[in-house]
Amino acid sequence: MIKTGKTVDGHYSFGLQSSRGGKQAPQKGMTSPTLNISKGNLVSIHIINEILNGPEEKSVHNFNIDEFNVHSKDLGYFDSQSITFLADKTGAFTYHCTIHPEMKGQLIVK
Ligand SMILES: [Cu+2]
Repeated sequence: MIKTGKTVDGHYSFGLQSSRGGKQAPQKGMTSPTLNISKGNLVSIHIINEILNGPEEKSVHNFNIDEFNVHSKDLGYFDSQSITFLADKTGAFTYHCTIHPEMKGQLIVK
C-alpha cells in the first residue's frame, strides 16, 4: 500500500503504509521507498492520497510506472485506487506522480 505524504522540507513524496491497519500519525519526513519485487510476480499496489487539501493547494496526486503501463487516475483527498500489473521484465524503473515531479521513487524488479 502506497500513500502520499510530505518530506521534512515540505515536498510531496510517496510512502509505504503497513496493511495491518491501526492508527498512524501523519508522518513527516517520508521519502519515497524503493520497491523490490521479483520478476513474474503479479504486483498489486493500493494507492491512497492522505494529504489534506489546503486552501491554496489542491492536493491531487496520481501514480504511474510508465514501463508497465501503470497509470492511476488523479486522486483527491482520501481517494484510493488499486492497480495490478505483471512484473514481466527486470530492471530499475521509476514510479512517479505527473503533477509533482519531485514525487518519485524506484521500482526494482529482479
Ligand atoms: Cu503528486
